[in-house]
Amino acid sequence: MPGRSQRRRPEQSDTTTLGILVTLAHFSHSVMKVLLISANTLNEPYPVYPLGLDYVAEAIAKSHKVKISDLNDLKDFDSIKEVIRNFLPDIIGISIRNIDNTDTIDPKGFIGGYKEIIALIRNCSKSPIVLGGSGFTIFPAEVLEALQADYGIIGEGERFSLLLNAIEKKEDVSSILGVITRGNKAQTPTPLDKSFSAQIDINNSHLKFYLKRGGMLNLQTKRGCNLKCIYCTYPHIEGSRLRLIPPKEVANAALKLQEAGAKYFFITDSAFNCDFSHSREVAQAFIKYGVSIPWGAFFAPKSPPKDYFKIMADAGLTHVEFGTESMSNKMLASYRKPFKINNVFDAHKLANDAGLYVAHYFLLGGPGENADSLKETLSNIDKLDKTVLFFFCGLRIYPHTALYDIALSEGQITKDDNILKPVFYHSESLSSEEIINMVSRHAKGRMNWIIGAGGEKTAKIVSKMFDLGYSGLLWEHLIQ
Ligand code: B12
Repeated sequence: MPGRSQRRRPEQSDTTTLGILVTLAHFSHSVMKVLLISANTLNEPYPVYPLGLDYVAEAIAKSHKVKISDLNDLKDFDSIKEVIRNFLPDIIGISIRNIDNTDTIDPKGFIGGYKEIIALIRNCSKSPIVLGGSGFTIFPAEVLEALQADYGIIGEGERFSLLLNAIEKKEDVSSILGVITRGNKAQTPTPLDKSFSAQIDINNSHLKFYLKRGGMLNLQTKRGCNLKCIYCTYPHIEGSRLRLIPPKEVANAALKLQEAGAKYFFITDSAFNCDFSHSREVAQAFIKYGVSIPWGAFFAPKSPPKDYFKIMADAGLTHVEFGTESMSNKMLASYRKPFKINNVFDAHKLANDAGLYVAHYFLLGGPGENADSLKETLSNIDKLDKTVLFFFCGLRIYPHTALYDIALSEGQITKDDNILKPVFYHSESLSSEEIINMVSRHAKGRMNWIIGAGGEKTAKIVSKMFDLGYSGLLWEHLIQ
């Protein structure tokens, strides 16, 4: 590692004491070659650009030589060996985004695939392997153990530079917040309080991969989620305090995507409107700075200010994905959602009136769900016009959530259960099968009622449409 290092030249103009100290610090540091791999090859509902790695790359690229390799962009898993032989990395970081597809109807787990990739890497490199990513952050100790990697970074990958320094100096890494090694307990780090930026490099071959297939890239406008939904991992992954990125910076990042050739972007925030003012200012900045490509985002169906969706539409928003989850007030309260069905009707109407495409996501079968609450949900859904409805039947139990504690107290899981392999919560009065049957019967074959994420069949249709030049989320074609 240090043997392959290059020395940095001191900056000539640094004459102050601080300058000299900074220079010395630079001088004593060696440049490492860091290969960052995106291991996510899931193409349902479509392949997702690995935005997280652009943040990690930006955070370390000033001091190290970084290369991103995306398995979606390689011919096959085996080709990673060639990448490693050509680049000869000192450290290999792997982004673990998805653990499983959280679909009770067509369950798929990805840990086996990641094991294969790591075996290929170990076969041709002795460099330490560092894991990170949102899926990893939910199950750090379990994933590290399952994949036999060397280190993990829980939460924000911007902390990678601290780990690189410690590894280079052969220092103890256990004091670095967020870093975990095998056999040790995971400690959730405090979210970072600094500005974030993502490196967007037009020359990266994986960027071209996504530009050629649908042209969809992605963008973050804040970190954190201040909602308290019982089943959700977002506050654990991103922290529960909102950290807002200044609207002008967000608009600049969007312009960079546009200049790179993106035809559409998706905002990755947990809920774009959990701060109405900030999201409105972001939209206004898009207008002011000339962002002209269409985009989509997740929204909580709270009653918005009257002109809210109109401004969003003017700023290029085309697709609204509401995390509605239920249309029974009893179930919304059980899930601790920050809205009631009246708010859903309100938000739905205002978004539709603004000419936006609207979809609602539902999570059925949580604590307290029974035939009556489900019937109420289904009949209220019938009142939502011009929309697409995605139904997930059964809630995945995640650590650090209230649902985990409920499942424990009801004896559905025990403290010793390893829930890396998906475990779903089961309502005591309605089975997943009964839920699926009730929803299917009620749907009566309507095209806009989709149970599960649509699976491989939908992914194939989407991929064909991308080939034909379509871009964006494409579910609007199902609206009736
Ligand atoms: C936006 C989103 C989507 C959008 C993506 C749209 C788009 N075009 O980008 C859509 C709706 C398509 C989607 C789909 C799915 N999603 Co999703 N999604 C998210 C969400 C909310 C944000 C992800 C994101 O982009 N964050 C922003 C980027 C910048 O952050 P990041 O990638 O986490 O990277 C940071 C750190 O993780 C870390 N990091 C990342 N990589 C690495 C690597 C190293 C080496 C290091 C050190 C650090 C590091 O550093 C980065 C900067 O701080 C997360 C939940 C969350 N809040 O994280 C779920 C999440 C990732 N999704 C999840 C799932 C399951 C899915 C689906 C499988 C289906 C489903 N049931 O929803 C599909 C899979 C799609 C696919 N092809 O992969 C799960 C994964 C966990 C699991 N159970 O496996 C999550 C965590 C939500 C959850 N249920 O808990 N998703």
